[in-house]
Amino acid sequence: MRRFFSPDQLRHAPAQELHNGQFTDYAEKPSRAQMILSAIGGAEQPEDRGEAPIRAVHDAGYLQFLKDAPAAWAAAGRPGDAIPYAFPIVGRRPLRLDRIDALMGRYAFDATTPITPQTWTSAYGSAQSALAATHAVLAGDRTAFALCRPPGHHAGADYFGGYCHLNVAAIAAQAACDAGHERVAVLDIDYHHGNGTQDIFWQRGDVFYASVHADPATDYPFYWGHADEVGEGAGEGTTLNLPLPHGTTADAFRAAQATALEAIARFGATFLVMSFGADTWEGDPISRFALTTPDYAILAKDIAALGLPTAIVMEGGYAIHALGANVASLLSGF
Ligand code: Q9C
Ligand code: ZN
Repeated sequence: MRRFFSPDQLRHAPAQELHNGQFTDYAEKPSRAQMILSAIGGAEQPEDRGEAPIRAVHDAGYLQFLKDAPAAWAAAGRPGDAIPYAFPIVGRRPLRLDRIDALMGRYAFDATTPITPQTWTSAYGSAQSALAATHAVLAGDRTAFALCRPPGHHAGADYFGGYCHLNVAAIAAQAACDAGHERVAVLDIDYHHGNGTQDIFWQRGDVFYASVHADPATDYPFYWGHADEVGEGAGEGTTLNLPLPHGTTADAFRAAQATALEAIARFGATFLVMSFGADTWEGDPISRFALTTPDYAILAKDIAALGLPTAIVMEGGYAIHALGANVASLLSGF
């Protein structure tokens, strides 16, 4: 299976994050990618397909903000990474503010995701890796793997958060649509609900979003991913949320994934994007499921049995010493 990664993706390295009310080391570290790379025997540098496929998903003002925010933050006299702290909660007027502090809150949905001067370059490389895997599959490969880092599924068309800036799964799915696939599915099996991907395709009848994740009643991102969220308008019925409780092991996870796969088959998808997070692993430091390393190969076999061309993009997974083995296990099942 072809694998893609750009060294630019190592550059984004925030110092700390606000975790449960305290500053801790940033969990989404560059070493995550290095561990995966050494376990899977390296990766190809993606071709640069430019900004057009990113603009097909993301708001132009938001992309400009991601590029400009670090300099504006520094110009405001701030020494560290840019971190939002004031948010225009639902119901505020859409003010045209240009103060960097106001823009940070406008474009963020949480305070856990710092922006550094290297963030745009890394996020852009991550998107190019997702596009390279997608195009390998569009060109005839059965599956391809994009070692996306920073991850993407919490980022919406015009917002960042959850360690994510550009929604690499959505960019991949949109590229498949633009290449002529009339029905595309995203299967998201990261521990967390992919609120950004859900929002991006919420009203779309041509892209099915199915997610197996920790119940947002107990887990981040809290405000999305509940079982009664099914999409709206043309997208009504093309969102499927399968929340599971703390302690979930492989049997229950596999059964939920089977429900998602049946729905994707019924929808008639001809192309699959998989958002893979290894934060469902039993030892993950920020998560509470109990999958084991060999379980990922079993999940992958079930997905492969769907028979769809599949582009796999990396999302979360924070047990750094186990991350390589978990990704290698997943890829071995395809
Ligand atoms: N105390 C991904 O896995 N922090 N993002 C939650 C919980 C954010 C995870 C704080 C977790 C985001 C791609
Ligand atoms: Zn996650």
